[in-house]
Amino acid sequence: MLHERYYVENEKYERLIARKNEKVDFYNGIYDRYRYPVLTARHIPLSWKYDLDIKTNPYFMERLGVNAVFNSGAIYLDGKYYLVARIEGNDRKSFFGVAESDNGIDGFRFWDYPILLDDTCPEETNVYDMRLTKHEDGYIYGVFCSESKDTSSADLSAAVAAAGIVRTKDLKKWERLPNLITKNSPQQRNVVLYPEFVDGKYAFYTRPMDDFIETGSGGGVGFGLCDDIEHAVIDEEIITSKRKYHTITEAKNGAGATPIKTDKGYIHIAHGVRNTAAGLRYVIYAFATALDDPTKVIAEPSGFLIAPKGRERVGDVSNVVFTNGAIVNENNEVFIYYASSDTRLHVATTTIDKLCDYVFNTPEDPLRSVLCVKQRCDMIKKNLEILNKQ
Ligand code: M1P
Repeated sequence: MLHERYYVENEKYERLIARKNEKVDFYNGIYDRYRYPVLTARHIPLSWKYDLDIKTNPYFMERLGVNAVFNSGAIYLDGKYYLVARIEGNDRKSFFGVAESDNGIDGFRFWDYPILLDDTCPEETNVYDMRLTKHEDGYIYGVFCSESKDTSSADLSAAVAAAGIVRTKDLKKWERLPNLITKNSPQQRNVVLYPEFVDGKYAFYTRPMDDFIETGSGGGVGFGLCDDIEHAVIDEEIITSKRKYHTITEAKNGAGATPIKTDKGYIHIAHGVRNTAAGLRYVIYAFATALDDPTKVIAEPSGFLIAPKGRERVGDVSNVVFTNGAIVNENNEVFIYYASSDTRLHVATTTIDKLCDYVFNTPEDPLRSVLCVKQRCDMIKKNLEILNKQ
């Protein structure tokens, strides 16, 4: 016999999963936004939170609560949309779970169990933000942040971030590989595996950091090669998309979704961070790298692609949007999965054509107000000429 409350909660859960999503009345010509998040803490199955045994849980209490579901890797396999979500327990520890949907905008349901990683790093305390890459070697790789306590510091909250690596063929059986070593960067977060070999080597976008929070001397999104994915070591990192003064990337930036291949170049959907009196503000921006040179940025539109809007602005870490997953389906429709305020996950949809137009035809940031006004006046002048001819 189950507790009577189980039926009430289960009905609410099934109603949530069955709820249809819809586009909202937002327009910028670049992408569409949706009314409902695609994943939230409420999408977690009851069996992950409650002990359903009425003898050991007579009050039907949550025993292992879930606080938030957010930054998710994404992959499209055999016509289905899969997210490997960051799930944060009430205990602050994050872990991963696979959620599946038929259409990419609603109906995401978690599989029966979360992912239990091989326990190969005894010092590792927390894991989060997996990027999924379908590599040309035949594996699907997951690269994530592996966080440990910094035992060299007297500060209890001091931590060290490294890039953990797992691989799978089916999202069910995961093989843990040793963490990535970057010889010149003490810490790493937001590391993404490039889908192709480069000069016969595995290639990673990195984010060199001197410290757990501050990037310090780290100049932006890095890039490095390694010979052996089973013992991945990067000797040298080259900076690709740079942090710039008085832009959306001034404090930090970091690679996001695995780069999307198009005829014109690889499109990157990354995040940029600036500091404000109210704390850090995270937005999502885009840039492109050359097909024949993954270190060469060939287009970088000015400003942000997605910024937190309305209710997205508030959560556990407010004023944040963050992405680590996007999907392109067989119709060249693009699904950008972005989390808001480290609390819930949303989708924005567009197409490869629109994304290319945005990335390659939107002007770059001229970096000074006077030049920005000139840029705008040039467009206004052209527009007024067009309007006056109507
Ligand atoms: O809290 C905002 C984000 O902070 C980190 O990103 P970054 O390394 O660029 O500062 C990550 O911990 C990310 O998970 C989080 O969403």
